[in-house]
Amino acid sequence: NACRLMAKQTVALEVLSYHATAQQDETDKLVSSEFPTGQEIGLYTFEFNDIPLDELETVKCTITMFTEANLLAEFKIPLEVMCRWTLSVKKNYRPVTYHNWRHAFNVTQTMFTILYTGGLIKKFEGLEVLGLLVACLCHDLDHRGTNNAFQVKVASPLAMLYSTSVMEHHHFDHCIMILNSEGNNIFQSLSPAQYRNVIKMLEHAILSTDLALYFKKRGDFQKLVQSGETEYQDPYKKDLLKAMMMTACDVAAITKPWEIQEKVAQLVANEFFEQGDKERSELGETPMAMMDREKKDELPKMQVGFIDAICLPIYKTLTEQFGGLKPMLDGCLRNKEKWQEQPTQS
Ligand code: 5BB
Ligand code: ZN
Repeated sequence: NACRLMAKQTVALEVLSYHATAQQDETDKLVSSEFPTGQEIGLYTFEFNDIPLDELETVKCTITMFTEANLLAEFKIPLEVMCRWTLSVKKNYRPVTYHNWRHAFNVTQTMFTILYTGGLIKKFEGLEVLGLLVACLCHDLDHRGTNNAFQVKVASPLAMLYSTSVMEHHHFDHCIMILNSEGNNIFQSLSPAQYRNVIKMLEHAILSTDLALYFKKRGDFQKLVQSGETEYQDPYKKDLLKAMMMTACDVAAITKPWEIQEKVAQLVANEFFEQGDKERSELGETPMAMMDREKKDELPKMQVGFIDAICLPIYKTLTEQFGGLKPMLDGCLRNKEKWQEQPTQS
């Protein structure tokens, strides 16, 4: 209908003004540079810390992950296309406080570690590994630092375009747009069947990062694990597992050494407060406690609530099935204790 068309046009214009792909000179420089090995930079560890790395190093680490997963060789991705695409993806994350390139990079590194250190690699084919890593890197593309509820409240054109999982649909759309940009198609050598398959996987994996869908999927996954299932050949089961892995990676900051968790939680809180400020100024509303900077002393309590309601159930169920993921569960439990020890600052 007319309304949808208008919304689509508005989003397209907005995106066009923001979207940019990598420059040739930037790409050339990266192609002929040296890449670290995953081993020397700690890419295979659950305790990986991106904070000491500069921007260029995060880009190189991303490419190292794809190289060491053998994806460039297996799917004939030219290094130049890989470099240009990675730079383009980075460019299409906005400089928001939390949902920025660093977050996407960390989520991807966690997926890499779950696969190779956690041992889940044996459950997946090459094309699925490619799909999962690309989905992680792209899963929050063009995030504006505000959640789905906010898009609906301000009647953003994105909310007119998609009725559910508003931002997640946009992240997927944006991911496709980058792939379709000249010289950015890392899937260029795939067969038509592989191409369709990997795009379907991307859509499913990116939409799975909507926390609103997580609770039902978690219930279904728990049932599966309790039934004693250890094979994931069935597409329904495989999709469920992938969805759980996406969420486990998305919130993995909660499993990190305390010094990292503390810093990241502050970034999450600040982004929430910034949305709260917008709700005050643009809508004249009082934000919910989580987004109200007047209530910042409630952070430890909220993190404990987040751990109990969302994080622990997923890491417990995953660890039950895949013992190699126990470091994530342990890290999450340690952080729960740390948050419980924190005095309420008021
Ligand atoms: C999460 C679901 N939300 C719809 C309502 C609030 N909850 S919560 O009570 O579990 C909660 C989670 C409350 C406060 C939080 O952070 C305060 C700084 C968090 C929280 N969420 N803490 C974290 O460390 C992280 Br990581 C996250 C995930 C942030 C991204 C959430 C994106 C949600 C999109 C629907
Ligand atoms: Zn995310």
